[in-house]
Amino acid sequence: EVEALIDLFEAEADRDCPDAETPDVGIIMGSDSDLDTMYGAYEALSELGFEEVTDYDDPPESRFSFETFVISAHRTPELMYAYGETARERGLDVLVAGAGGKSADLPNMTASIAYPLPVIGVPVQEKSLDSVVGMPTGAPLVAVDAGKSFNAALSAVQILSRAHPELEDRLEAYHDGLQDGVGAVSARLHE
Ligand code: RP5
Repeated sequence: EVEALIDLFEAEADRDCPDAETPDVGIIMGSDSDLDTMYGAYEALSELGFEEVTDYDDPPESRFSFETFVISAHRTPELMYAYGETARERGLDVLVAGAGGKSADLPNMTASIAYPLPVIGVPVQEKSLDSVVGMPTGAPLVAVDAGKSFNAALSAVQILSRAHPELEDRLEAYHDGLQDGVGAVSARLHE
C-alpha cells in the first residue's frame, strides 16, 4: 500500500496536470486516530465549495479541490518524504497537517521537506501544542490552536485567496454568515 502511494505521488508529479485539475489543499494526519480532529478541515473546505479528490484519473469538476491522506512520520517515513517532496509538482498550494501525542512530528517534518510550500499545523491533543509549534529559526510552520483543524483549513483558503479573488468572495460570504449567526443569537436574547 505504501509503495503504491509513493508510486502514485511520483506519477502525479510527472504528469504536469493543469492547476485546475490538481488538488489545491492537502490534508494529512499522522494516524487514523486523528481523523475526528481533522474532520474540521474537511468540513471547512467542503463548506467553501472545495471538492475532495479521491480518484486521480477523474479530475474534479469544481475549480478548487483537496485531498486527504494518513501519513505517519514514524511508521511511514518514506511516504512522508515522497508526499512532501512531490507536493509542489503535484500542484498543491498549501498543506494542513495534523498529529498528536509525543510523536507529533508530521507537520514539522513536512514543513521542512515541502518548503517553501506553506504548512499549517494542527496539534491533535492539547498537551502536544508545544511539539507542533516548536520549529527552529528559519524553518517556519504556521500553527493553529490544538484541535482547530477547521481554522487551519480556513487559513489555507486565505492563503490561496491571495491568487484567487473568487475564494476571497467565498471567505467574505462565510464571514457574513458568521456575523448573521452572532446577530441572530443577540436578537434572540432581547426577544
Ligand atoms: C501521532 O501519534 C499521531 O498523529 C497520533 O496523534 C498519535 C497516536 O497515534 P496512534 O497510536 O493512535 O496511531 O503520530
